[in-house]
Amino acid sequence: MEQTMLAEQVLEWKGRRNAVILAHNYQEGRIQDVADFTGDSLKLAQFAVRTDAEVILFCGVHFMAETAAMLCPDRKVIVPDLAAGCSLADMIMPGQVRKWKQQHRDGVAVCYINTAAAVKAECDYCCTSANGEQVINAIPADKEILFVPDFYLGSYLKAKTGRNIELWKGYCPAHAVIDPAHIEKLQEQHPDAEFLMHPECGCLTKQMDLADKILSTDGMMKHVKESGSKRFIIATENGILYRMRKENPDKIFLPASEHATCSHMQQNTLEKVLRSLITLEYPVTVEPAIARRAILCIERMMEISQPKAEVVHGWLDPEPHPVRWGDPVLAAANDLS
Ligand code: CIZ
Repeated sequence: MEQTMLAEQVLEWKGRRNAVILAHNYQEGRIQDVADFTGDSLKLAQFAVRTDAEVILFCGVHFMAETAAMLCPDRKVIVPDLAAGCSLADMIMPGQVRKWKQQHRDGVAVCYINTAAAVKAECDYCCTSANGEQVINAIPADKEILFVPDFYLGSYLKAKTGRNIELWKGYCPAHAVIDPAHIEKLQEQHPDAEFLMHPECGCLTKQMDLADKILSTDGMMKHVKESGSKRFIIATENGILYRMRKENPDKIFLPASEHATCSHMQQNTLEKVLRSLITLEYPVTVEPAIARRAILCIERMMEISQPKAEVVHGWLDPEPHPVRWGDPVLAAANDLS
């Protein structure tokens, strides 16, 4: 089908289904163009909570749709392709966190948002690349910490906070291909360019000092808009370049690697988006017993984030409630006692 017609059909079916389309920053441009909101996984989930649409078509990867499904249990959350998973999230299993907690009775498990709901259910705190430092700093200083699954984000947080963090050895294959030698070449060719790096980058441990800024995807979007620089080298998944170029047409964005592409993210296409709206496939749900526990570590993160993020959903009470370390209800639900 011709592209404009395809986009028109998507918008028509979106209206018929009373749906919203949420697109992650890494999604292909055609999907970003029909989306109601584009952003990082947390912002997308928060947007989902605020909308009164009946259907949420989540274009990203599976753990992101799970987060939206947990926060919006009364809505239908669907994804264009169930094969859009996350290699990094698959590198940690719930039983592995459980085992660590059995061996470290007083320890605190922190998971990156890139984890399955079942893993979040075993953890005490969740974090994103935007608020990881705040989350780690909020944990009492005497606690041993396990950080899963991303080794590079974990190393970055360890360096920034000076805390003794046990690191899981997971990594994101799309960020792992970014090569420090190539970045050096780009920096030589473009000495005026600002170099922005995502903390999932495999070269982070070597290259950290060379980055002008280490930022989450939304952090990068904000920075490129506000910065006086005209040229940027971007070290993250290349889908974000579409949004950067679209929103900043007077600036130049160079990928740190032509190969930094997430094959999972790219499973989603505009054709599949249309099919999803027509068939209402594929639904994503999370078992209530898992969701109830996973939400706790997400809510804790929201409570800590500065500026303070909305506590988006109260699974324990009809009214959202602030969540604090040592909360006996949370301790019992997450077996923290
Ligand atoms: O939270 C997200 O969306 C991810 C995976 C990365 C980021 O920095 O936004």
